Amino acid sequence: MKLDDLFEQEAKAAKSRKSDAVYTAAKARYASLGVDTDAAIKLALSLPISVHCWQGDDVHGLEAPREEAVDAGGVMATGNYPGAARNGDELRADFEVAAGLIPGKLRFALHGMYMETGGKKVERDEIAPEHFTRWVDWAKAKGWALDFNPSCFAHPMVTDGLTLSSNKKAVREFWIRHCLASREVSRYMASKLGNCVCNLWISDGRKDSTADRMGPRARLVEALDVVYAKKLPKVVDVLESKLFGIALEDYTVGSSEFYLLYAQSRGLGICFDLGHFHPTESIADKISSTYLFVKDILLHCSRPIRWDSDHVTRFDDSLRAVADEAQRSGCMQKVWWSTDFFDASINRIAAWVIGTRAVRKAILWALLEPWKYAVDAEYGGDGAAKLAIEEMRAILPFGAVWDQACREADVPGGLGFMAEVHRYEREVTLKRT
Ligand code: RNT
Ligand code: ZN
Repeated sequence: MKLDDLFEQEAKAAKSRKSDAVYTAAKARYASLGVDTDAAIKLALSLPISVHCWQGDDVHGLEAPREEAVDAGGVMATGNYPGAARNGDELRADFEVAAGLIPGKLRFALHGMYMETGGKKVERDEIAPEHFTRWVDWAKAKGWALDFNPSCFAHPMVTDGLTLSSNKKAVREFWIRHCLASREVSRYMASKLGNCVCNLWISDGRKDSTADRMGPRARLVEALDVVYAKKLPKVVDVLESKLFGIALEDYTVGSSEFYLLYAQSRGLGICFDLGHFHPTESIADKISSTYLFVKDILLHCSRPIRWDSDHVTRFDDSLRAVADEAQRSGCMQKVWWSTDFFDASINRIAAWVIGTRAVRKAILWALLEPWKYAVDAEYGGDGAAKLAIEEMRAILPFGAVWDQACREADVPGGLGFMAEVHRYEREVTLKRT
């Protein structure tokens, strides 16, 4: 069978399976372990996942004039698969296709450099709500809230690899103005759409043998104190640390310890990106370690391969562990779920769909854990029973529950979504030059 025929067949099969004997059996199996699958599906679909805009155009942005984009390090999308969105309308249209294939509630995350200025040059420290009205009107019509990120990279004012932590006053002040303006944009988005998570990540760091590690950090504290001096209604401010970046291998100003303590001491939230820690470090464990001290946690679901490579998120061990810990720690509904990956080597709409479906799967997976029994075994001193319960999870009929979730959300289960991805590719994205 040809691939496209397989995808069509999957799409049809998913539609015709209205009431599914397979799901009924799965539901009974989970019920025997004290787990209510209907309730889990309902909750899993209701939790918003904030999908990042930048998978759609390889972190290019919409600044005018377009050819001026600068690669000043920090993040890098690799690959040249055809059909990337070239403007805001294409990005919106592409995401609408992706959103139609992702079960459950969504938000959408923008960056400062996705301003729309009608071709007029607007500097980053001059961005204002008026440059995001098209995004807000669109999101409102779709029923999505928007999240926001200041863009402190890919710009000529990134000077000697530094922004907010620069020793040059003019550089520092430029980026402070950009961050303040970004928070105003967030306030506008929150006022129109309910709330807005504003996440700050900066690439500041050094390549080798850093001589002064304290100076940039001390300046960053001062700069951040200006940026966050005023609390803004319904804006959730979070800070994203990182271990290292390309060309910034030796020193990252905004390290994990730095932001944890900064956020905690200033009443701000923290962002954990799944690619921003040592490869064997557990991000899952950070949830219960930090949630007792910080109010908000944003999870950037990403997938590092050997380094912070930002591969498309998969339903893998590390993502499942994070979802499990969110649920077990009692903050499944309080953490902010979001995605952060950019693969320019594959169909970008499929990347959005596959990565975000993986996050939704992990949430559902965590909600289906027979956790109470594992805890009983743990406190009862029966480590073997706990191990047996956890080991059994892997073979429970999860796939049937996931397919049911897709049916309830009216999106194709199985591989059916690829039929739509390929149709749109043939009719739209491959025609872009
Ligand atoms: C970079 C951070 C950051 C970016 C986006 C574009 O390492 O993960 O979140 O990916 O802001
Ligand atoms: Zn990130």
